[in-house]
Amino acid sequence: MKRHELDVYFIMGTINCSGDPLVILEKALQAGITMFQLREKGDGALTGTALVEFAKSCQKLCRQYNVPFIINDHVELALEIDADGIHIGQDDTELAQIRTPFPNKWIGVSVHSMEEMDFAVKDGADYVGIGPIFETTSKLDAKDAAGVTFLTLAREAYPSYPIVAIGGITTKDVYEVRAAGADGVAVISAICQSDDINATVKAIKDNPVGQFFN
Ligand code: TZP
Ligand code: MG
Repeated sequence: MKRHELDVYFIMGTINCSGDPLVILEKALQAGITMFQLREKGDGALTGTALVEFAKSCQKLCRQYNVPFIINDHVELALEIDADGIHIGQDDTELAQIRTPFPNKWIGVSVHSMEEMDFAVKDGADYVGIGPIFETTSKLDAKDAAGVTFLTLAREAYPSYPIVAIGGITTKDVYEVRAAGADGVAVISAICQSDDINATVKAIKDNPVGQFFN
């Protein structure tokens, strides 16, 4: 994985969208997101064949725009539809067990401490997600907002390892999280709830340090 592929990492599930999720995804792709993760969970989330069909529609769009398509948690689904990768948390299937069925896929792992990060790197994760940096309403079981303290330490410990920051990040925060060492920014609501997805994605994209976008 190249670090810049994490640049603007859009995560979405149907319950995060008030409009048509596929329209939102296509707007985000047109605007230049560099990675997409289907995170279909929570009350009212699709399951069974509806989930498979929706995942395939997302995948098709991502392929059109040449953007990697990652699936959160659902290892079986990722295998079934040949996703480009899978993202797991600390409570999900263990990384070591996923690498065997996914020899050439990207595996991302959420980490919240140096111990978790060391394990993820040692076990061969392709990137780690660090957060929640700020308070988020998109993840019910999210840990407390941690700010950029651990992100900064993680970058010091792993100078060239792919790291994406997540949790409550808006266009105003992008400078701070990138300055703390994030290669990219993962967002749900900043894009799903944006009135102007094109402008939001452009504002999140790696911009020269020192420039602020509102
Ligand atoms: N993991 C940590 S925070 C979070 C996830 C999936 C939710 C991020 O959503 P938002 O809306 O960008 O805060
Ligand atoms: Mg999970």
